[in-house]
Amino acid sequence: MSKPLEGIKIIDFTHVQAGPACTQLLAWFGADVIKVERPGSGDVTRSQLRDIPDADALYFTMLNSNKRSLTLDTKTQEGKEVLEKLVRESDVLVENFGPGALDRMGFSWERLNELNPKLIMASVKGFSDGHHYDDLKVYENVAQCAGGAASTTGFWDGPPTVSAAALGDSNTGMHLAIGILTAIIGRGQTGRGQKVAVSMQDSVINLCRVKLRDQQRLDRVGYLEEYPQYPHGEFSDVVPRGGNAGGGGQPGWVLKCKGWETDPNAYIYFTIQGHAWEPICRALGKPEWISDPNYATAQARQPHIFDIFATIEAWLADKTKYEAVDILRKFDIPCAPVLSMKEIANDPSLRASGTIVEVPHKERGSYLTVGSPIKFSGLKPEITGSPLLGEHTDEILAELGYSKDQIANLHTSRSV
Ligand code: CAO
Repeated sequence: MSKPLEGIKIIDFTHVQAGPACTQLLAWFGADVIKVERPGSGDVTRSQLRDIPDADALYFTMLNSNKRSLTLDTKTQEGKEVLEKLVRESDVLVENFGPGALDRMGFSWERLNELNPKLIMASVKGFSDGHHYDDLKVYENVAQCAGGAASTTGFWDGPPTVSAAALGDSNTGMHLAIGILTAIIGRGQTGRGQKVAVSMQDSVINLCRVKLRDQQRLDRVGYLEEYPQYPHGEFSDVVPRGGNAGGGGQPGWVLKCKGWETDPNAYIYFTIQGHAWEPICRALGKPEWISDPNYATAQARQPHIFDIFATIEAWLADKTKYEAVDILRKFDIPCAPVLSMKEIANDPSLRASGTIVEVPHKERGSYLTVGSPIKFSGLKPEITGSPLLGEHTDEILAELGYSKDQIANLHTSRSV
């Protein structure tokens, strides 16, 4: 099966998570992704949170599958020359260094554009160019706080809370991948590359748009009827933290199931979709609620929504989360069990769909990683293990036209 991005050569000058997540996605779809790493150490995640001594950590292996690794010291003259050659032959350079690092290395956008006008340069930074914080280095949770996610996540009586989902890192990488693909199509029209930049703050804000919606509603009417604070609590002038309330027009909550006392994930998420009210009442054995004016409309239910959730929890008390969902699905009620990472790792459906895959690795043996969440009818991405540090250095240098002697000299000078 041919891969749509075959023939696209990408210099992957990324590290940690935001950039690597982007280039990994493009590698899955066929791009030749050359990960450029500092000789001796490489991407810092190779050695962070190791579970096997001296082997690449899962942090690295799960973000760098399907890539090739080239070690290169881009601060030596010889290293700069190799990078220049690579730039002339590549379609895209992706980087997520701290602000100004690439300029200091001598590879500003202007210089890259001069070396190869067709090159697309793609960057992740914490804040966008010109922002008053654009000199800051940024990690995941910093971005979640700057992007409005933390102030709106968690419970009203607790502090701002970050999400376990990588809204700042991998999410930014996904935005960047869309930007790169758009620039590739644009280049087909103009013949020229361009600079694509995505900030982590902006990417978080893009996912928090419903909270910006809520701020404007709050400004206008002074309350938010789908939040637990309504109608009995107080609203200030900023969007509050809403616990596990549904973010759309459908009330929902995380509800206890059988075994919650000992199993931290014995819960389901239950959504009361307006038109599903009748089936919900039937499922719960409460047919009288269907026509009761205190329950019949969403507006009538809202003042005692937590009493309704308590009734549902009483119904759930003798059912496991799986049994509950099996009953509720027959009534077309939007719900799901709260799944632990262990359950996700072993889920046969996720294995069958290729969302969770087991891949071989030269040092680690096999390990679990994520496969493509995007499914195509004409492409089944095959996930391969991440490269060892510098595994493809000689191969890539030979492709660039270096002779065996020249390659040996580059090794001797520690430029690769
Ligand atoms: N050869 C020689 N030097 C290299 C090199 C190579 N192959 N690769 C990187 N370097 C150098 C850079 O040139 C830079 O040198 P100077 O600072 O002397 O110019 C240095 O390594 C490190 O750059 P850095 O600022 O990116 O690294 P850091 O560990 O201090 O910061 C991070 C890490 C992530 C905070 C920062 O890169 C950043 O803010 N990136 C943008 C936002 C981002 O992507 N954050 C998400 C990370 S995922 O959680």
